[in-house]
Amino acid sequence: ATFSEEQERLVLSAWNAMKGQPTADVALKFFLRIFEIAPGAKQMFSFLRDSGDVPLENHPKLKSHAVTVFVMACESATQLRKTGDVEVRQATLKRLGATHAKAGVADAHFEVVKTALLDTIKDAVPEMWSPEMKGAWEEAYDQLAAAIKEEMKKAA
Ligand code: HEM
Ligand code: ISQ
Repeated sequence: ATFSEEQERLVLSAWNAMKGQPTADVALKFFLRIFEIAPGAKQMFSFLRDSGDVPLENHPKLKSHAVTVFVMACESATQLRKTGDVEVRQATLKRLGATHAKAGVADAHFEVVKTALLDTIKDAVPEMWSPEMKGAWEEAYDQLAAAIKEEMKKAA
């Protein structure tokens, strides 16, 4: 699939506008949306299992992890435009493959996280949202997810 400069621009402009907002909000909404769609997914996050009654919004790792997911999707968009392929730095991809395989993440979960990601962007920057922006984020995410799934198979 070819990824245009315009698609890259759509992905990066949404993220640039979102990260200017209090990121904790974006991160929390992203996470809560995942659990709204798939309540069972909560059990997979060791840092949530181990944190007892600490409310989600006070969780230190939540924000940084959620932001990383967005940043990686942006990097994916840039790589797709430049090379037509996603080659996240090999060590990062290996680690993500291992983490996600160990946590028991299945293919269906990637669809859940994609939907949650798109919903979060749409909520954060409604005035920018368009079918073209949705398509660009979907493509960037799908290619990144495919690269992670590939590493998960090797890790299994
Ligand atoms: C952890 C990114 C999809 C569940 C992480 C971490 C990152 C990340 C950066 C932090 C740990 C590390 O760096 O190894 C991504 C990206 C995804 C993706 C970029 C998609 C493109 C998913 C999906 C699920 C999931 C579909 C299933 C709901 C988890 C869990 C952990 C985790 C459970 C924490 C494991 C633990 O420490 O207990 N992810 N993730 N991720 N992710 Fe994802
Ligand atoms: C890790 N992997 C996928 C999605 C996530 C959302 C929020 C925080 C961490 C995550």
